[in-house]
Amino acid sequence: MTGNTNPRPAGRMSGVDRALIDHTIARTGGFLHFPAVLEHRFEADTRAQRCRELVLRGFIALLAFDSFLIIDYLALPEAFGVALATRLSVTVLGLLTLIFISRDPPPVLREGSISAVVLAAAGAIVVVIMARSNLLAKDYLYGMLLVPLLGVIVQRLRFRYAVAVSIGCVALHGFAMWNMEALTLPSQLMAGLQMIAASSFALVAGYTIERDMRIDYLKALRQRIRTEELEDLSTHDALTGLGNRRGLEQTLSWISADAAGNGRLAVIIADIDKFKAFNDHFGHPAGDKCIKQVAAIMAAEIRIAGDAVFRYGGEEFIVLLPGIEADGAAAIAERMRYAVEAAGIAHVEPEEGAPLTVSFGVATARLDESFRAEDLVERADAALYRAKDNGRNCVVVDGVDAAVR
Ligand code: GH3
Ligand code: MG
Ligand code: MG
Repeated sequence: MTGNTNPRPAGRMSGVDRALIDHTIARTGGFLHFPAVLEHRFEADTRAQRCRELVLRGFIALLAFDSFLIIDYLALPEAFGVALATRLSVTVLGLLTLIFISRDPPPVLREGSISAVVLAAAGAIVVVIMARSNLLAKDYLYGMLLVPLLGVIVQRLRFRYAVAVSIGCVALHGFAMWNMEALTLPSQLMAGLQMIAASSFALVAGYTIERDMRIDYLKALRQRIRTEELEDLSTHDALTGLGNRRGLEQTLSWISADAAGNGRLAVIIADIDKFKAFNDHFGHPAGDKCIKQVAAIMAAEIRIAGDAVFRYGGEEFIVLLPGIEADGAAAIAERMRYAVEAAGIAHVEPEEGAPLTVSFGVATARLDESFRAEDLVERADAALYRAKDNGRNCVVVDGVDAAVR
């Protein structure tokens, strides 16, 4: 909706295009990266959860990694010192990375640093392999299969990082095999192919997981936008884009609740002068166009966040001005009155070609326990009727004798 000046709850989806979401959902089967505006939103909506998930899973993965120290000790006690130093180094690096990630770094650093730790874990296994007999080293070689599975499926590295980590793991695995003399060529081929297959399977799974997660995100986003659009339709007027009566009631209740018993509220009710004659002369469509024009002129005079204009009825508007005294509200009403008159919309009253004008009634109230919105609106309405009686095109403040012009 355009021209809206009504306060809305924070975090609304304005600015995100539904067509772009539809297009991206249709396309995400092939690509995992969203267009910049959506990627930005996706990151903003998911980063906190992603960081929490990485830290928790990372911590468990480090525990699992270190639990292999028992095997290190039992399998080859003389190389245990090397294994301990290597695994602890990775653990310290891992813990520091998790602390870093818990501070919500940019996505490149977040995914990059976790990838580096996963690769360091693969590197640590290579170091342990080099430090022990070839017979046992072969078992460790198979153990390396777990590393890409950990990075891609458990830590769910973003796909491009998952690819890099998998390639790195395969390369480290190949390097370790290259240095194991006792391994026969068929054994090397077997171990190498298994590593490549495990990494590939993990990547296929990782790709599917990320694609589905991104599509689910977009669908949820689309649903959120639809819900907000429906809410907008029920609280906004289709012709002017201003809030409607329901929106007015909603805003009045927010204002009363926010004020917590010690604020003020001013209300302006505005009614187009002799509008029946305008309609009769120019026709209903021209009348509609005129209402839209007056709505835009009035909305343009609202300059403080929290102030709001609503379409109250056919050619009537209501303005809510929280925290303002009667003289301030009267000044705003006068500004609006002048702006409409100065726009020079040709009318036929009081004579042919005269500018269309609006009359205003103003009332204020303290937002204490005795506050009743209906009473305030009624007083503003009574002031408006006095403005009509005073000859129209003027502002009358409730409780004040003279009209402002
Ligand atoms: P006054 O100066 O006393 O307000 O005179 P008025 O003619 O404006 O007052 P009245 O309430 O008698 O007439 C309001 C007219 O506004 C009636 C109708 O023709 C017109 N109107 C109300 N709603 C709409 C609308 O949505 N579109 C159009 N085009 N005209 C409307
Ligand atoms: Mg009227
Ligand atoms: Mg009128």
